[in-house]
Amino acid sequence: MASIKIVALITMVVILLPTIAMATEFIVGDANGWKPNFDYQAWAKDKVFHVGDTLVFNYPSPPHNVFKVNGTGFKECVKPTTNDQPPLTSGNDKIELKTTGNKWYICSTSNHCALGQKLNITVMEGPPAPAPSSAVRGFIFSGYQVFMAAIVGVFIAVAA
Ligand SMILES: *[C@@H]1O[C@H](CO)[C@@H](O)[C@H](O)[C@H]1NC(C)=O
Ligand SMILES: *[C@@H]1O[C@H](CO)[C@@H](O)[C@H](O)[C@H]1NC(C)=O
Ligand SMILES: [Cu+2]
Repeated sequence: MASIKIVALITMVVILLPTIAMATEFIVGDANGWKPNFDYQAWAKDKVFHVGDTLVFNYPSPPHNVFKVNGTGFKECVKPTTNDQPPLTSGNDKIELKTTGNKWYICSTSNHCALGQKLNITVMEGPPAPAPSSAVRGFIFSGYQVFMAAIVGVFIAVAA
């Protein structure tokens, strides 16, 4: 019985290990925050964004805000109607990247977007690559792995 328990424990560790994936928190613009007259394309250029990572927009509110838009809204600096989708306005907005693909964000105040207060990124599949040292890290468990760990846990309990 003891050996069954050990096998079960090892199995659990093997299942859980790869799930302890590092998620990165990206401070948009770093110390510059979210503002006009900053090149967010250059800021994003050397970064790789993964599902599970988080974007943090820091800015004074008012005047700024964050609207998630589509490619057209990004290119033409047009915000969605506020009824469809209210902007983020907290000044410390955290957006978790939940899906892969292109994402676009703009500030809708005055001509800020045209002045460069716009960000577009491409989100890749997780798990994230090792993050730059400046990034804040966290732990993510996927539902599947928690489920598998629970099953192994039950197995241990029964075997004991
Ligand atoms: C982009 O978003 C705008 C505003 O929300 C919408 O009217 C338009 O149909 C969208 N365009 C595409 C290509 O999805
Ligand atoms: C962002 O938009 C610019 C201009 O439209 C484009 O050249 C660039 O490839 C886009 N970057 C990403 C990551 O989608
Ligand atoms: Cu603004």
